[in-house]
Amino acid sequence: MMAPLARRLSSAERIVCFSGAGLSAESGIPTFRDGAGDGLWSRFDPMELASPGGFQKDPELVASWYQWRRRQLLQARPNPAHEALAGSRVCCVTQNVDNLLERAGVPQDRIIHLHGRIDHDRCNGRCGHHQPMDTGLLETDVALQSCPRCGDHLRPAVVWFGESLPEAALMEADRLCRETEVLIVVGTSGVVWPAAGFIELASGSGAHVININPEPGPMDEHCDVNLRGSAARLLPRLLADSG
Ligand code: BJW
Repeated sequence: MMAPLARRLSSAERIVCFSGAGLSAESGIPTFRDGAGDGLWSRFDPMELASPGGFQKDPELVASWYQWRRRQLLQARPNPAHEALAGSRVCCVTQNVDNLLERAGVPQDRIIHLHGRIDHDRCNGRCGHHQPMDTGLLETDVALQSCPRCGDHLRPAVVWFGESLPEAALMEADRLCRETEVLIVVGTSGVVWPAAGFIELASGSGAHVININPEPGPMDEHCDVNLRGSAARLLPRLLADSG
């Protein structure tokens, strides 16, 4: 199975990887829909926390959830799947808000973050202030911060439900998925839109679509090949000879 796919990849000029939370699962970052296991946060609904309404209702609670996730990210290391992407010429369109692709060494101009980045903050008001997260605060109990420019709350620079995705990222992902010869889909449930639509877009534009996921999902029917297994095990093997 892998050899013909690897040959197809090595002859392709354009390859895009479209990833979701499963890419980082083996780095110890829980996937979005598997939740937070049986820990402190398991009784909260991530769909509620990752929403403007959730933040408006209880900004301290939402800020504390992100602080917990930021601490988790600081402890995490890129896994062999991130490293395989770093060692390849593949362009990465990711729904993930973590920075493990960057930390594995994928150049910034080959990464598109459709849902923003958890390691940055932005003003929840209208002043437009944006800053890298203050890692010093992760060692304290202070989770909720004020905007240094206008005094409103700061919030993570991620895309919550009901919010628009960044226009530039959407346009670039759209172009890449229309033009790519091969789309490698890694570790996404494919239930969140408009991001999930990029799989159909690439497929409809003639790309060969390879899906890596231990579980079946709604996007399987849009993929030419569904490889059942983990990202850290299968992606390095797939990309090994892709040039
Ligand atoms: C492994 C593995 C291993 C495990 N190896 N694999 C059209 C139809 C219906 C609804 C909508 C629609 N258009 C818009 C909507 C509304 C909404 C939406 O999609 N809702 C659905 C849930 C129904 N979309 C939005 O609101 C978006 N905004 C928008 O469209 O604005 C305009 C608009 C608004 C309202 C109406 C209409 C238009 C914004 C979406 C923002 C998503 N944000 C989040 C949170 C980011 C911040 C944070 O992290 O806190 O992004 S939600 C969450 O889901 C996160 C993820 O990026 C995203 C995708 O999840 P992902 O990555 O697929 O993770 P999981 O957990 O779902 O799946 C993990 C997978 O990995 C599984 O398949 C496992 O099997 C697999 N796996 N281990 C490989 N080792």
